[in-house]
Amino acid sequence: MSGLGTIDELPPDYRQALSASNVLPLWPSLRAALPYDKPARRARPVAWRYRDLRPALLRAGELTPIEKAERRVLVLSNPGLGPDAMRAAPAIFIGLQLILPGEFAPNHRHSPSAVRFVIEGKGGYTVVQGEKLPMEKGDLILTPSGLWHQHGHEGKEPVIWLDALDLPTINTLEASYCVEGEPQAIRNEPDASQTRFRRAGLLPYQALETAPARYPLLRYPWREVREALHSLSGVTPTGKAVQLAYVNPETGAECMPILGFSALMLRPGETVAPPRRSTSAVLHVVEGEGEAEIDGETLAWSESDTIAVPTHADVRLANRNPRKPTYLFQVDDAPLQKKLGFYEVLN
Ligand code: GTQ
Ligand code: FE2
Repeated sequence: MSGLGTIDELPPDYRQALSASNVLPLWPSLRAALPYDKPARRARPVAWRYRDLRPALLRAGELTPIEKAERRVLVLSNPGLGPDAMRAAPAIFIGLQLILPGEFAPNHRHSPSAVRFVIEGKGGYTVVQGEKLPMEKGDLILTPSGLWHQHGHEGKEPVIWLDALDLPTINTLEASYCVEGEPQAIRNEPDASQTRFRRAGLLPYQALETAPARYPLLRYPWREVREALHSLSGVTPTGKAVQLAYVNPETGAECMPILGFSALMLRPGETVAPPRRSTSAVLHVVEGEGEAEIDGETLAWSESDTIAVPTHADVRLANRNPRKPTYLFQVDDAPLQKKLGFYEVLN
């Protein structure tokens, strides 16, 4: 920040005149806005341990009825982004949501897009535009911008899932809002992952004769993702990331417009060092235990923990279990950065 001066070097009467006209001099802030070589990052590498979050979330279940909460969510707040930041990473909202047996989270739709990634419990479901999407551990459920969604619970144990939203971006644009709706009528039909898009490489023939649907597939069952990771690991050299992207089966593009989603497998004892990227990310542990080294900081993780990765970070992921694979779910802002034209893989 040398050579460009500070605001204090300007005469007070000049500063007051600028301020009265609602303008600012750029030069005292230029280097902060455009730092050399690497962004000035406030987001920090952070681990949220599930063993700490789970009791707090269950307590919220006792303290706050669903009727009052509407959505019972604890938001992961990156301490580098300010004390009340509803952001785990600069563009990523992450919440842990609890729904108890018999509860119903009412129908609504909103401009931000959301996904759910199930952490524990059986019997939860989300309804999107009349399609009932069962929620089992590791399933990814999409609730894209503008689509009606409501959650319910037909099981016996608490159901907890991770919410990932593009809310920070929509909020920055002052474009976030929500509409309430009557409960949806549910179609009596299995979700599209079990019918229209049963297998990668096969599409309903009709899909070739019409424009691609924006959101043809709303549920990605973990059982199939896990199997596909194992198959991919068989042809991936050790030390290279075994990673699958969640895409729109009709276009092959990322399944959502702003945030990207993928699943990673680390083989027993394996360490993977992905390239530095211009994106920020959040990693969520589906199974396994290990360590992440992010910009020199070591964070331990085990099942259901969640980790924030700042932009341009040096990342190394180690599976510390010599016998079992580790599975991670990744959320990043690559789709947004690609659309904006500055996405970079840095080495
Ligand atoms: O479940 O619909 O974490 O609308 C934040 C906003 C969850 C939801 C969140 C939401 C939802
Ligand atoms: Fe919602």
